[in-house]
Amino acid sequence: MIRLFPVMVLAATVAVAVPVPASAAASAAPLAKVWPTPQQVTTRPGVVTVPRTVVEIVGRDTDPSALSVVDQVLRAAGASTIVKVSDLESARERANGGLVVFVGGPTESRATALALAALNLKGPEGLPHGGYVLAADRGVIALSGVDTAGTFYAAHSLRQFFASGKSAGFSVRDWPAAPLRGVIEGFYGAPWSHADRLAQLDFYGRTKQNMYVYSPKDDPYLRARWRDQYPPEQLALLSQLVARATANHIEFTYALSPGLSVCYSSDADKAALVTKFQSLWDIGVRSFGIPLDDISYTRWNCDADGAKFGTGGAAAGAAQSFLLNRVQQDFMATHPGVERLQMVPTEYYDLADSPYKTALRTQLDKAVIVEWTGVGVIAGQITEKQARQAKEVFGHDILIWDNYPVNDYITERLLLGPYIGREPGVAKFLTGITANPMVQAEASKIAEFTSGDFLWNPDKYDPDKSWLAAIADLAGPAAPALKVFAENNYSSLLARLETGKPDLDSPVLRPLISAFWAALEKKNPWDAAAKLDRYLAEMAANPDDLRRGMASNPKFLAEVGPWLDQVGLYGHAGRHAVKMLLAQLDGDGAKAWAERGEVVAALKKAQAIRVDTARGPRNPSTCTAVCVPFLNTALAMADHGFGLPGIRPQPTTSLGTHTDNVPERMVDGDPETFYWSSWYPSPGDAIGVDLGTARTVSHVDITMGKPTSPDDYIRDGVLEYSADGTTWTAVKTVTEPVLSADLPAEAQARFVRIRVVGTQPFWIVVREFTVSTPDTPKYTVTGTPAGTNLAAAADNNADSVYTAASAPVAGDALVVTAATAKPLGRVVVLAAAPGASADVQVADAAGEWHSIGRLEGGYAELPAGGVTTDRVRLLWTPGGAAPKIAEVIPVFAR
Ligand code: LOG
Repeated sequence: MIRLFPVMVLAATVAVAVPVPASAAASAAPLAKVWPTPQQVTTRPGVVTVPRTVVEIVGRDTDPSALSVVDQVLRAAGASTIVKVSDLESARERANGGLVVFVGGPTESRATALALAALNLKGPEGLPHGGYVLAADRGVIALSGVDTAGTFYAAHSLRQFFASGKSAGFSVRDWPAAPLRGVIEGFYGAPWSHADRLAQLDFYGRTKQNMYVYSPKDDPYLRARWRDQYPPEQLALLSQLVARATANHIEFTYALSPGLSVCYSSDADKAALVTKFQSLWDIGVRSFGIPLDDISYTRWNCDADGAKFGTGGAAAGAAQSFLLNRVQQDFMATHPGVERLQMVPTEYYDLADSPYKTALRTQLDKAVIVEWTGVGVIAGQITEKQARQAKEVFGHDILIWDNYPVNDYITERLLLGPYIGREPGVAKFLTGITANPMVQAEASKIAEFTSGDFLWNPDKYDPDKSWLAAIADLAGPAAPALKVFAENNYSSLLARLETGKPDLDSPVLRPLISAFWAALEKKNPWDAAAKLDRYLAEMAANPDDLRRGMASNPKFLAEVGPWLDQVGLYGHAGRHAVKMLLAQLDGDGAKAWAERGEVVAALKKAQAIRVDTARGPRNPSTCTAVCVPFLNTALAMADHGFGLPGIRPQPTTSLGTHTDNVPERMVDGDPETFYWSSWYPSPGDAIGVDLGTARTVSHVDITMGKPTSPDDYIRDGVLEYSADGTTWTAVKTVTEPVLSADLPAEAQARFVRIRVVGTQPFWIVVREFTVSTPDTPKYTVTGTPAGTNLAAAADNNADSVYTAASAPVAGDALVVTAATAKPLGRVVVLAAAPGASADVQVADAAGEWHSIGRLEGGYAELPAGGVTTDRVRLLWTPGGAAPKIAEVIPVFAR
């Protein structure tokens, strides 16, 4: 009956494919961009708007989730009444020339096919699972999935086309390249919360991903206690997840890891596995996995396995195949509607054939899907050729377990860059990819959005554009702020396909800094400084901007808080560093010194931030390998300008940090503070400094141990240096806590370290690790008022401070004596402001003191007229503040 009316009805509601003049087509509004990038999009003439009353033609089997998305789209676009009918005739009666929306593909609603025919469009028949046809033309919108998932995806495309409330006409024919697209919660550390998971499942639905593998390493019922049944309350939560996954057309895979204790040959363990699976089947789970990664396969958990399978890789492969085949027979085969079993092999990270892989290839049931991480646990790149090889060497269909953006192995980092380094063929020729995400669920969405885009349409995948879309999707109007934040948490171990090289962190800041250095060298840094400052200002404002802009996502803000604070502090420090160098170029030493104080304070704050991670407290790492080197170079440059040698050694250590005794404390010029390792060292561990560039180093002083831990020093080590970090030259063996060593003449070193040679039961304390060059002057500091770290007043380190315990009285003076008398050009004093005042004096050959000027406040720079001397003193003005002196710098003429 319906067949009698379609053309008539559609004629009344649709302008069917009439050719339009080019000018009209050109004037149509551009189509909104849809993610993941659809396979085929064609513009149609006219603009489709949504009136207040809309008629929907919905079949009995129309997907409820798709329908709910469509209704939301229509309401957001202005519909206040949505009339649902099931046939064209009723639609014609009710539409009254307005908008008719057909929802459902051939398996859901028969009417949609008529709409597509009237628009001269082919139906979705024959498209891969999840494929769909979607069209909008004047008066009609039609969504037709090859299956219900397809209609659901059509609805999510519609949502994006109509984001502004209306759209130019269009038709879309679209389908996913990879059958399985999604995420595996497979990381170590705090598992995601229930709320995180629900939000993730909705997100996967929106981004057209269809798989979530539940495999958190730290759910005890998945690994350590795999045989135990879930308590009812936990099962209830899982069943909510399953329902949410189903509503989003997502295959919820329950992945049980019995490998830590399973006896492969045991009937009881097979039964335990099947019983556990059954308990999850009963709450609606239809997909199962058995990961056997990160376990030993050279050690059996029961003697029976040794007796049955023997030893070695072949035996392990045989044992695993034996158990999995039984689960395949006793569970999969007896549960119609179950998805294919997935497994992670113990050798999941390479392509080298082995007795283990041969056993899997020849013995494991072909129905089982094998997971593989690519070549390497974190694969920089995965090529189509490797993907094909994986299929061959494992002898099974392959699902990639992609270890990006997982950060359980670098808990101080957030990986917010795009998904890169996978050839399109990887998505097209394998079963699919599940991305292993970060502990931070919300923050993982950036990478997940891009991997989902890649998996849908790998040939058109553009990581940079996809990344911007991911940021817009997560942050909405706060996208510019999120972009700045993500740019400074960007690098990973993944490598670009075009270059084979990993993306580096801070891609925007990095070239701005290079340009600034180049301009500074030419003594014309103003333009470059302004450009750099503009971006640094965005970084400095980022904590406020993002917290304001993304206030509706408190979970995201909580996850990234410490990293966000650090980006802000680096921005702040960077701005002061630029000002410091410009002031110095301007000859304004006092301002440069004041700015230097701000730089150091912000840098210290950034380095003091701690985030609790599964691997202990960590200092977040943002703007990695860019911000700290920039600040240190700037500080060294400024120090050089003040007359200091301008070396800023950075600490290096292969060991962890005990509490807040951070490595920076061994280069802070303060013998009272120290770096303290969090464990005892093993041979190969090393502690040292990095000078940034190779230079001539003449001498090294190291003090280890402390009065309350006198044993904490390296007892069996070797002091060595290297220009490139690869080739090392030994200087001497290390067996004592205090070490003073000359390096060979003209020794070129960027790195100096003590490498541990023997084992020892003591942790390590390093109070100071000091490196001198041939032109590092040596001074003796004497004088009053008494206080702490008197030597710091002339130790070539402007960060360390001599702090007097009291205000000066008449006659108090600080005396700095050089090794030899030389003609003195000027004296620079770097002090705390507002501080003590003093007469700055130099001694003549007869030992008489002559005033060259005054120290009032934080900075003095006084010409000394070339008088030959070895001594400078600050004769304090009695009263006022207790002196705090960072550095007295006698600048001798060359
Ligand atoms: C684990 C995984 C972990 C990842 C990154 C697999 C198959 N297993 O080396 O749980 O999140 O590395 O640290 C792994 O990748 N093993």
